[in-house]
Amino acid sequence: MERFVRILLLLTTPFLLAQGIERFNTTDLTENFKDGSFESETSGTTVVYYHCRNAGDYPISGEGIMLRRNDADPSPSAVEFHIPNGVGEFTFQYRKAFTGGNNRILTVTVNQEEVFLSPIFGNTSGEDSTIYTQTIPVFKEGNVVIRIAFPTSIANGNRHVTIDNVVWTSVLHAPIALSPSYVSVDHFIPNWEYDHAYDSIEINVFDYKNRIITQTESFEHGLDTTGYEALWEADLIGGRWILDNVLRTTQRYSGNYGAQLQADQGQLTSPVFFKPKSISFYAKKGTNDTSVTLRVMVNDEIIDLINFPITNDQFQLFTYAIPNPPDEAQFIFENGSRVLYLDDLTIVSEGVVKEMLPLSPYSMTSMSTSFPILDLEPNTTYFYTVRAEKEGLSSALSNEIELKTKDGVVWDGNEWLYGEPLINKVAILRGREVG
Ligand SMILES: [Ca+2]
Ligand SMILES: [Ca+2]
Repeated sequence: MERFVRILLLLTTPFLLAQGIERFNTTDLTENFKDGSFESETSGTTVVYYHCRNAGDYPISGEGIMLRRNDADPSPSAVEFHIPNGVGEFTFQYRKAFTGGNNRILTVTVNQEEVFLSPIFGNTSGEDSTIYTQTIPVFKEGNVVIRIAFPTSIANGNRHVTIDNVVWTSVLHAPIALSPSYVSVDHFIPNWEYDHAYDSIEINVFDYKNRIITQTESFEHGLDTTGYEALWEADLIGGRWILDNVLRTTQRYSGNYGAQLQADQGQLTSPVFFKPKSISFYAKKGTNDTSVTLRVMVNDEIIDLINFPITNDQFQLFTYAIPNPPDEAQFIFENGSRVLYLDDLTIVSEGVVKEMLPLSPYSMTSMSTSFPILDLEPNTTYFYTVRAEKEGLSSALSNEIELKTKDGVVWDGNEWLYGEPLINKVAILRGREVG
C-alpha cells in the first residue's frame, strides 16, 4: 500500500518529488519503427531508441514509445534514458500494444547490468489495456544509462509493448564508510564521514557465515504460458534458469501453477549452486508413463546421471541426495517421451553467504559518525555499509567495510559465552546494567 501511494505521488506531483520525468509529449517518433534519439523533457537527459515508434492506438497517457521485438534484423527494440546526475528510484509504466498473442516480457538494465525482468504479460490474443507500473531502486550517482528492452534470448516475433510515464528521483551523495574505530570479541563500532547535512543515517550490517540454504521453486512466476518455446529464460531459485519447451500449467502440487515439460524435448537448466546436497521435486505423468533424467554437471561435464520413472497420475515426491557434493554444480532436468508435470523443485545447498543481522538496518536520526553494533559472535566476519536519507530521498550505499571480530570469550556477569578463557584468547567482561 505504501509503495502504491508513493508511486501515485510520483506520477501526480512530478516536480515536487521527482528529479526527472519523460512523458513522450515532444519526441521525433512516428508511426514507423526506426532508430533515433531526442532530448527528454527533463533537461540534460537524452532518450536513445532502437526500432521503436509512437504509441499510436495503444497509449497509456497520450503519447508514449512502442517497442516491437528482439529480432536482429533490422535491430532489437530498446529505449535508453541517458541521465547525467544520478538516479534514486526509477519508475515506468508499460502495457501490451497491438493484439498478437506472443508473450511480452521486458528486461531493464542499469549501466549494462540487469536489474529487472518483468513477469510475462499480454500473452492472450486480442487487445489488453492493463497498465503495469514498475519501480526499480537504482541509487547510482553520476552518469546513468537505463535501458528497457526484451531479453536477448527470446525467439523472433512481434511482442509490441508501449512504455510511458517514466519518472526518476534524484539520489543523495553517499556518505563514506570508514574502518571501525573499535573491534572486540562481541562488538564493533562502525565509523563514517559525510559532507552534506542529512536527516538520518542507516547502517546495514551483514555477517558472513557458512549456511545450509534450502530453496523451493513453486513455478508461480516466470514461466511462458503461450506455447512451448526454446531457450526461455526466467529468474527462479538460485538465479537465471534456461527453459526449453517448458510451459506454465495449472496442473500443480502447490499454489496455482506448475511446470509442464514437452514430450521428449522439455528441459530445465539451472544456474550454478554451491555445494548442492540434495534435490527433490514433485512430479506426475500426463496421459502416459514418462520419466525425468537429472544430469548433475560440473564444468560442463556430467558427473551424475539419474533416471526417475514417472508412472503415477498423482503428484509424487522424488528425492536425490548428491554423493560427495561438489563445490559447484549445475542441474539439467530432461523429460522422457511423454508430457510431464513438475512442481515444488527444492535444492538444498551450502554456502558461505552474507546475511543481514536481524536488527539491521540500524537507523540514527542524529548526525553522529559512529554507532556500536553489539551482541556479535567472536572470530566472525562482518560487513557494513551506510546510507543517508533526507526529506524522503536516499543516497546510494556507501563503500563496504569488512572486519572480523576477535577470537575470544565473554563474561556476561553470570557465565562465560563462546567457551572458556584460554591463555591465547581475548576475554571481555561485559558491564552489568545497574537499576
Ligand atoms: Ca505520455
Ligand atoms: Ca506451484
